[in-house]
Amino acid sequence: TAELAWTPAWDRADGDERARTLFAATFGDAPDGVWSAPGRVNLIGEHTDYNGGLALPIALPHRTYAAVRRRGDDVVRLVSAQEPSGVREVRLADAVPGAVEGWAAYVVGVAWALREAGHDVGGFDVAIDSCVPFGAGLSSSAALEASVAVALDALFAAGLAGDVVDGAATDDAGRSTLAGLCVRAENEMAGAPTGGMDQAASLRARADHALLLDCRDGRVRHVPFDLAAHGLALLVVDTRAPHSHVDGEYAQRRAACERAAGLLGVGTLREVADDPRGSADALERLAAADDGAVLVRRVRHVVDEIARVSAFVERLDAGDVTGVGPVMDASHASLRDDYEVSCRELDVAVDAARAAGALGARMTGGGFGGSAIALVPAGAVEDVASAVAAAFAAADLRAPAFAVAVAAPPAG
Ligand code: GAF
Repeated sequence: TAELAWTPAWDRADGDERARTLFAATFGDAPDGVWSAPGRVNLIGEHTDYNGGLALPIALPHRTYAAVRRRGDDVVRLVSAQEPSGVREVRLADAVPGAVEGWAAYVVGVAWALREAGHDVGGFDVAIDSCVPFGAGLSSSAALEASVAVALDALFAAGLAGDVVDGAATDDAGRSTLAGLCVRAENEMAGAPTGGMDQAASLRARADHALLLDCRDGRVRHVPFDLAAHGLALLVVDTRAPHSHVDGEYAQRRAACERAAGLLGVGTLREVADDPRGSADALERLAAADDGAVLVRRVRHVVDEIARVSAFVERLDAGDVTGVGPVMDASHASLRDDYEVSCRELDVAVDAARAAGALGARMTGGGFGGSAIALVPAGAVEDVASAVAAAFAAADLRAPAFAVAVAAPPAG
């Protein structure tokens, strides 16, 4: 059998050194410092964030590293080891929504959002290197935003990011604000209409814990999540199928939810989810709309998925970690059949993982490609990965890549 492709997380010192080396080679001298931020996998609660719902991500050990030096003018110079296009240069005075193309929009967008919020952020040089796979549904864009956000917070004294002590952020309220600014960067500068889960995971998650995020009010609870203690592991399958949130499908799903909320006269679908007796009635009312059949499926996913987050957390709280497997399976079926955001590669990945002994498996992130996660006995990681790779080969799909996820520290 062919060798499996693993995507290891860099050791923190190694990631630091890579960003420093790129900075020195590009700009001369040393940066003022190196900051970094993790990608994420979401355990459950998909397409709920922009509906005021619940989500349960963990931060990955895979991080994006930003070596940054403050300048005395309003110029931003950027370079990334992942972008062969060389050094980009943008003046902050010109950095308005729509004016900055490509990956630079995520970086400059954070500076723009901090300035919009009244922080005195000026120009800087930044060199980026990352082991968060790009476009794999593991929030490489949120990791990029958050690494730059904590760097600018420190260099321009915004006072929002605090510190990270023993894998936990010291100022969650400040980080909640910073996450909101990263969302503005992504929505308004990069033009991707995403919710806020990914930025919250990168900035507010805690090592060895899952982040129970209530998107109605931004409140969080840190739920202990130590799979190794239960003899389990979380296998990530990066399908390497192309996907993008800037494209229309994600925006269409979000628009359908907003239309359904409007028809029902509620602010967000969370209100429907919080009223179990009313939700059957709501689905009936939606069925009467022109696009009723689609709206019913979309809303049913959101309402059920919010309930599944609660069920998942209840099982974790009760120490019944294997019990979350069926909840993951149900989430995948709902995303595939009701929300229609899965794809062949994701379905092959979860089916093969389950057949090879996974206790539960589901797509994670926005969908239409990207990654799946599988809860597996710790001793079976290699075997399940091999079975998934074999299923991809048999289905004539491009070979997937694999990683093992543990709940890692937030940006810092
Ligand atoms: C993407 C988005 F960026 C998140 O905001 C979230 O909506 C997710 O898809 C789906 O749960 O990661």
